[in-house]
Amino acid sequence: MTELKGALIGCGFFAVNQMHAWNDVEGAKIVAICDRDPERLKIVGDQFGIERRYSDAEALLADGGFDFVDIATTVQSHRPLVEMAARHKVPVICQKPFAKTLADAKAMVQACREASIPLMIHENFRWQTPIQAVRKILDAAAIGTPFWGRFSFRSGYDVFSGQPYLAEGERFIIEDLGIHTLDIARYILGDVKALTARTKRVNPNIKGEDVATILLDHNSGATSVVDVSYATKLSNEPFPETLIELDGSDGSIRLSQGYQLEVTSADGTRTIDVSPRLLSWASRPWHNIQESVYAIQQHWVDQLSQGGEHSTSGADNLKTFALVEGAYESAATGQRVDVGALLR
Ligand code: NAD
Ligand code: 89V
Repeated sequence: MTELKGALIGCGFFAVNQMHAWNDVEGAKIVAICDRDPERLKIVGDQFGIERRYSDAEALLADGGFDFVDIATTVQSHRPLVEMAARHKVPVICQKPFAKTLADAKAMVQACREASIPLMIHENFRWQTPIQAVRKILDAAAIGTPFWGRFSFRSGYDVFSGQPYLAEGERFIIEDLGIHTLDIARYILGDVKALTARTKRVNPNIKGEDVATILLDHNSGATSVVDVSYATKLSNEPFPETLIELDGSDGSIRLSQGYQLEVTSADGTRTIDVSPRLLSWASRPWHNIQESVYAIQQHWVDQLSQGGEHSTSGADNLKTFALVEGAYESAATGQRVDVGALLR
């Protein structure tokens, strides 16, 4: 395989994981980095031995010399940077959340389509080892047809010390974390036609909501609940595990804390350990997320090399992002929201 060259824009908190993962991925390496903050540029450039450093994304793209760009900035810059990559006809990965609004996200998909370049959203949670294990059990038809699900992420972990901007936005948990959980719900039970949501802010020191409960009507006829909270104090902190319950016509699945997967089918009940690997650069409890960063980046390279569609392409992730917008709309109005109407 020819080695692809990449450039990374945004050298902040999470980009360090992406840089470590790029070192491990087969078939790609990062040759240039960009950050408008000189301190972050130096820290990441020195840590990963990258000589080509830019403070301006336009200058980076004008110089070129790479096959793709990986945007690891926060959401405000996603649309201008993706559109910039499209103008330069450079395949692009963009971190979640896709955009500030669904209209922006649609425009980004359109810009990349017109430029004939692939766009992948770095929606890594579906690439976590336990989530992939649940998908495989369903694919093997072990529990028959699923008719009900629960996708739950409840934690009291202090995310604000590493990511202070999370305390400052009008929107918090659905936009930042629920977006992952909603994507997992789609990945496991398929697309959604309607939803109803309720939100709450419990922590008085943040601006946005930190609790959300969302009821999803899937196209398949299944119903699921996505419930997320950063206001849940537990004796055994589960961060950053997504717990799953699925009931099917022939059995059930329970993914419980400690990465234990219990499958009940016609053959009886078995429990499987689906713990993620602790990669050499990873640290607990983030290792589950860190391993999925490696997995999605390897997927990007494999599909880019073969010309295949990415699992979380821009077009796919519009359907997850519509659930985010729909959840805020439903929480504000109290009404059920037609997801198809948002996507038209
Ligand atoms: P951060 O603020 O620590 O880092 C962002 C960096 O981008 C900063 O260094 C900033 O100077 C730089 N930047 C912003 N706009 C720029 C521009 N136009 N040109 C050049 N540099 C620019 O943020 P973070 O915590 O690393 O989060 C980055 C993104 O990663 C967010 O969208 C966040 O939601 C996402 N994230 C994803 C996961 C995941 O598991 N997928 C986990 C954490 C964060
Ligand atoms: O994955 C994320 O987007 C992170 C966190 C897990 C802290 O919510 O912001």
